[in-house]
Amino acid sequence: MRTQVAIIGGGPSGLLLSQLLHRQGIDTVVLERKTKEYVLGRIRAGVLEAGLVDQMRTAGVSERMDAEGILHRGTVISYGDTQINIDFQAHTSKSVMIYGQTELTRDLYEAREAMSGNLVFGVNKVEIKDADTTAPHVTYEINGSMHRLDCDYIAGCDGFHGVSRQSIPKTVRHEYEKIYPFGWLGVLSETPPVHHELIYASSDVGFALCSMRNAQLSRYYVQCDLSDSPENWSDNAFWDALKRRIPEEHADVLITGPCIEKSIAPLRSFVCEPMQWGRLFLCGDAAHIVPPTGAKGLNTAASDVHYLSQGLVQFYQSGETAAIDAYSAKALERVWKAERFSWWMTSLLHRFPDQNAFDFRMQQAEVAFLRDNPNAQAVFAENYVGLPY
Ligand code: RFL
Ligand code: PHB
Repeated sequence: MRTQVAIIGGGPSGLLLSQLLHRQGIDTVVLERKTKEYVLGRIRAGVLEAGLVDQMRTAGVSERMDAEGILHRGTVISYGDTQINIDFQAHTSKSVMIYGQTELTRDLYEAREAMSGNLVFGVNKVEIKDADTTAPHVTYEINGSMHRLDCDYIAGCDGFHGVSRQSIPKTVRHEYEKIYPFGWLGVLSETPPVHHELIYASSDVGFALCSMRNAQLSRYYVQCDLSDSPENWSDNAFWDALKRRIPEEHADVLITGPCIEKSIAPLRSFVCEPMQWGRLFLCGDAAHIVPPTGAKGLNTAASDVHYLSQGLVQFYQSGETAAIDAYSAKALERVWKAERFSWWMTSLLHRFPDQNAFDFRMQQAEVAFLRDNPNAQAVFAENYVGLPY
């Protein structure tokens, strides 16, 4: 089989790239290890920056998002007794959109299928070959037989545990990593959200986040130990932990119910440089991870897809490679800024096991500065709604 761009991974990065390229007449094949149902079963991001919302529109897949997504013009930061309302609209004239990654991915799958896009599921033993030559190709196994996909370029959109990053030789690759000494226990519950905006809350007993998917579906998280497991948490234990971490006025009106999903995610900051090797380009979680505080993971994946799709379109329209040659440098510049914001927000709002009295004072001073300084709130808002592409 031959295609112009071989895309490894059928998560949001791979599907969005495939859809954007298709609309510019560029042929792609998406190779996905799992089934579609499995990919759609993963509960992940919920906050879309304005840039990703625009990309969904450009990709022609925004109809349901525009009808069902909820625009948020601000958020609440709570630290002990301090509450700060950050008004994104006032500071940036922009909002974020609440629309689940599951829904966004479903819309992209439907669009690719409607256009007879070539999506191959259940691929194993994917190997990237000759990416540093002008004739790259990918081999993979499906139902016991081996296949070969020849292409001009390869997009590695296969997430943190994929094969693409590992295909860049160790001598070329530099990896930067920070592991945080806690995780997030997340639940989904068929209850109305406790507040119309997201609440990021830091308390004596740790961090919590109140988020949502729609008017009847809430998503909540609490900071937990890395060694913890979801089975240790009854629904009641979760609701009790959440109530102790959020402001009393919200805890008092929180509507609880059965948790329909419960999982723990570790927190990590990670960047791989460069994001390009020969004709292989890394996009999204394949190249970088942020802790979820700040909601930057999916959004940073989307900015990579933007830079890469623009570069590939330029190449196929004019033969010019300047934009694809600059892909890694351009994408990384924005990636590092998202890393900084996520790391900062994580450091500000969590309880660290080794935190001493000085560290507490630093968090408190930072929070007081954010509360009292409109410029600091503007900086927060600018980062949260997403830096320009
Ligand atoms: P994905 O979603 O991991 O998709 C990669 C796909 O590649 C497939 N794959 C392979 N396919 C073929 N061959 C192989 N060898 C393969 N290896 C893997 C996988 O099966 C998968 O389908 O990466 P992608 O597309 O780059 O998308 C990244 C986002 O999923 C991720 O950044 C976000 O979910 C992170 N994230 C959040 N991001 C936000 O912007 N806002 C949020 O509010 C937010 N909340 C979250 C999050 C991530 C979380 N978890 C569990 C990690 C909340 C959580 C709890
Ligand atoms: C979510 O709704 O899952 C969510 C929202 C904001 C975050 C992280 C996760 O910062």
